[in-house]
Amino acid sequence: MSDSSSQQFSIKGVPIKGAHIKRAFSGVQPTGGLHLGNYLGAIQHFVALQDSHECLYCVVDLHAMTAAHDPTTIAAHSREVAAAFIAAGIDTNKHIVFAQSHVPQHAELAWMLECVARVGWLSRMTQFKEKAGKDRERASVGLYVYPILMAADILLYHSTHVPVGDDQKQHLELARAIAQKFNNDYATGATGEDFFPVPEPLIQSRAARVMSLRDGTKKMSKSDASAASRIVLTDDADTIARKIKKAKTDPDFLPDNAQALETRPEAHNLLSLHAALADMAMAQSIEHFAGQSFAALKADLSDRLIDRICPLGDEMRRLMADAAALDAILATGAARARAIGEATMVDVRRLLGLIGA
Ligand code: AQP
Repeated sequence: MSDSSSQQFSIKGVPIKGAHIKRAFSGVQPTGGLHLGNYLGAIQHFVALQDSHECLYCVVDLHAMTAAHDPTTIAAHSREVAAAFIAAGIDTNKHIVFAQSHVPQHAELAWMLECVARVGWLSRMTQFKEKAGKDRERASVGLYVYPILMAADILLYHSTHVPVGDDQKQHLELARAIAQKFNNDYATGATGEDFFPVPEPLIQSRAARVMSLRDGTKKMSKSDASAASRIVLTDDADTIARKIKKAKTDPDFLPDNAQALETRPEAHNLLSLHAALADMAMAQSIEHFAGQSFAALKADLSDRLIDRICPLGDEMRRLMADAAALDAILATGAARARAIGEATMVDVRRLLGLIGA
């Protein structure tokens, strides 16, 4: 991967090493127990972008601190995320896998972007409202400003594309607004070229939002109190089969049309998981199971999940057994990320007119 100097242009007389090449950035929080939603909604798409984009995939450990933080587990959870990236097929020789806390420029840029973003923009973020719950006053300030750190993560590398699950759509909109405001306020070039590319979300149509196996109206999540609500990437075959068997259903046979699924969230979720795993359009999965019982769908789904997830989990376990090797991969990735990030920060500090060091 090159650093960010592949294209040169100038803004207000300041030469900018802004790379407007196709570059993908995304992150996963090391909060423990990566699940099927993280894999289908995000990680498997990270893998698919490797031939068309320069990719940076980040263990976003600073984000993980916004909720209850356990200093005794975060390092192991960070290695778990790195292992999942590699086990899924990310090539760390060609692309960059690293931990956010190893690149201090993320936090530096976040502060500057906090001074660009408006309070009104942040107060509309629905994930803060969901995660803070009723007692907002006691939520961390970090949880509130989290989307700005996410914008910094993306913009630090002049990223053009961000593969994420559907739940991150609103945060991506905010990152786009921040990039536009920074460009307008400080950095619109004579050529009209922007300093920060306005990043495009890449949200898949299939399994963009995997729902809980216990409640089809709730997102599958690491923090759900019920372990039965999610398939964890390191679950063994028996555990996967048991969770699918117990997954919530409704009393009817499966429908023959998508409209009927609108009021049947569990049927919708299981069919959309089938479509994602069988690499079919949703309409094909519906047609295949029309008029059948949930038992037939669950048996098929269970087999597909075991085929897809168990080898991934085995490889993750193998990688996690060698912590030193994972740490070395993260250290190499961080050095490469810091080089790109610092080049951006040199330009950002100059654009903001800060006194030279
Ligand atoms: N249920 C999901 N369906 C599809 N995509 C999902 N993602 C998360 N849950 C689903 C996507 O996975 C990527 C990494 O997410 P994250 O771990 O950084 O944060 P999150 O979205 O807050 O994930 P969780 O599991 O819900 O964690 P907790 O419970 O700790 O808050 C993102 O691209 C996300 O869209």
